Amino acid sequence: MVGAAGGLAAEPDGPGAREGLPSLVPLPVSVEERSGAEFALDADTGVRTEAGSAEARRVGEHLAEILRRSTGYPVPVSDASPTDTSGIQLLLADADPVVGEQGYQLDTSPDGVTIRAEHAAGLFSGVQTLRQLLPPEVESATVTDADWTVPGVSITDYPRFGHRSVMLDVARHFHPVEHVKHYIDQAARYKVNHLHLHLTDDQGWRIQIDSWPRLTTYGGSTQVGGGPGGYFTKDDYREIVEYAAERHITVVPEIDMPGHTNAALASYAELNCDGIAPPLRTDIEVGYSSLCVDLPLTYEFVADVIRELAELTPGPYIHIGGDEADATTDEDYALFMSRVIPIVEENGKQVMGWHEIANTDIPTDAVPQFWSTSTSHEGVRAAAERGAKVLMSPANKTYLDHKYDATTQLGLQWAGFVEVRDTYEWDPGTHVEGVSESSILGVESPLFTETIVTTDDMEYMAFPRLPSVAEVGWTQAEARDWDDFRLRLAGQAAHWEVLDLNFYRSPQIPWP
Ligand code: TNX
Repeated sequence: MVGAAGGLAAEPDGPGAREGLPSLVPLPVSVEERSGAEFALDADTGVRTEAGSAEARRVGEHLAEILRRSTGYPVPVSDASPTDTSGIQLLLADADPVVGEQGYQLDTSPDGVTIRAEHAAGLFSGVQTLRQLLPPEVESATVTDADWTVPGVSITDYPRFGHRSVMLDVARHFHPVEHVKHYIDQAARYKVNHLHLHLTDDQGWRIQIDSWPRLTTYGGSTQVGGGPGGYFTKDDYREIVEYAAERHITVVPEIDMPGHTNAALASYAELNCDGIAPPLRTDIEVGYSSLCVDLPLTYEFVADVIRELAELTPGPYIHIGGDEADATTDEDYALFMSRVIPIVEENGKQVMGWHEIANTDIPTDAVPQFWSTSTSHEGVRAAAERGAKVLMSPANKTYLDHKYDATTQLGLQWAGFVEVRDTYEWDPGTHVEGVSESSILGVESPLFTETIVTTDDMEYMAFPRLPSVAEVGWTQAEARDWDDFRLRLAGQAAHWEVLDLNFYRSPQIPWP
């Protein structure tokens, strides 16, 4: 067995992909080369899925669609059979060694590829690995000619953290359903399993709430820079949730409050302490808005919004923001959270919030999301000590909206420049003083969109940093190595070219 981190890179300094094994990102727990076990896909290859499992079947259909699109082969999907094990098999079985909820084993032979997992989520992860084992042309949207051979390997794999997330801000610039789906597709290929949607902010309210219709019809009518904005109808949102779920991604919706609420305050004068609606805002200032903490109507409003959002959201979390509430006093902030957190709980959901919520008396199942550039935070440390789990997204390590360097046209830089190496070389399990590995829920890379307008912009900022943070969340700490990673990341470029992704050619990576 070759230790996953060592021994695979043939030419540490050579350009492009590593010789021998394909450049897998995130790096699996172990990859063993099997000469003579290569499998060549052809027009007869089918996908066989665990008989009786609708979930395994859905993963199989997902894979078959990708293969049909690029190979042009029919790729039928059928039940696995004990007597014919040729082709690609997706089996639900106790994998050995135990790979957990999201892990898998992938083995090739001249007859086929077998992915075994305990759960469909693991099969889905294994399928993402298989995509990277195939030639990059597998990502083609149209039928292509390629040598559809999978190298001989035996892979055992499971994640370091169960929660790996990306965040998309649809408030500063609205991003329609198709763009969100595109982002979901890109994240899923790197085994990301949560999508945090930043649905509301000062510049726009992007989710339909029937009991407060002006939130979207007025509050959603503009965006940063003054464009037309937009919003998700409930059906749009359901469509995103379903599309994500098919890719084993859980949506975590965020309603940011009590700050970042100008769009709501502009939409309803009665939500303001002075009863006067402020104008809509299209600039990028922060910290000036606050819901009116003393007003009873504020909590009726929050209850309506959370109820309607919870009804639309199958996932366990609702994110209540809580960041940068500079226009709210500390006492008011604590009072606000003490009233809003129970509303989330009454709706059967768990609270997530930016780390400022940990300055108040949060329940232990509430998840503070660490976004600071500092490596200590008393509230987060204390929450972890009481048993809370923390989601890690330190801005100077994971913020995809930040400039790579001084030449980057897009992006902000309040947390400094964030080059690829910065996103890779940090350890979630030791990053924050007093918050150890066992207190970490997972890792997120947020994409705030003050300067991000098009899908090209999104791609440029997310690639290659999204895959980098995804590996931080997936790959075991001791297996991660920058010199090895930069070669594997370079190997991904061929896939991105087929996908026509607008990625940043960081000088830190030896692109082919
Ligand atoms: C800080 S990170 C914010 C956002 C901005 C972002 C830009 C956080 C919790 N709040 O309001 O969009 O910086 O990088």
